[in-house]
Amino acid sequence: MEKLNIAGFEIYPGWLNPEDQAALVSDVRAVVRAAPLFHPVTPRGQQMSVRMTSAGRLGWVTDRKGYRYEPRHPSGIPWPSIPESILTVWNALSGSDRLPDSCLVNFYGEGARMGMHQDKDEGDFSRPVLSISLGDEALFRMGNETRGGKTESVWLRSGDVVVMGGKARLKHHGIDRVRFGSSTLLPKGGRINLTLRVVS
Ligand code: MD6
Ligand code: FE
Repeated sequence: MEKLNIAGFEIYPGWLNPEDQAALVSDVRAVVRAAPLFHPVTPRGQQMSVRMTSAGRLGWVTDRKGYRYEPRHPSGIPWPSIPESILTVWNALSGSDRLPDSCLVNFYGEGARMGMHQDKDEGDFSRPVLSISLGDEALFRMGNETRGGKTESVWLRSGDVVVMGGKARLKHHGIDRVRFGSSTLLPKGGRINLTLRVVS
């Protein structure tokens, strides 16, 4: 299987075949039924363009109080557990001897994007963050530990997996744009990105 290494980001194009992708979507739908997607607000009061929810012991949330992990969905219910189909990908590619505490589900509708950021709200940077792309293609930009400087970009397609560990663990990255309707995996279009993390 093909593996790319771009600035330390390990990219596995087409890691999941179409059947596996469909099974993951079905499992993500069950997570979203239990813990509905919500529109997060940054600490500065900006509404993010993605909608999100989580599975696992801890879920990542943001509101006027800041970025953090919480044991409950904003509605007060505990997050649903991480589906086995998702843990299988972690076990195959993370190189971690611990299971993830958290699976963040990001949904990109038409026009949604994600600004350059670091994943640094975890207490443990020795384990990678693993991301799974499902649905429409997205332009993923990878930068440096400090803001600015040279960046490289790659189109992530449905079934691609990215492992951000080692010297890439704290590098900036973001989604510049999504080609809405470029995949038929989600009948109404859009993109799902799952990120798995050991938090603490
Ligand atoms: C996305 N991904 O693909 C956004 N984070 O929609 C991320 O923010 C990300 O792809 C950590 C590791 C890999 C990622
Ligand atoms: Fe990230």
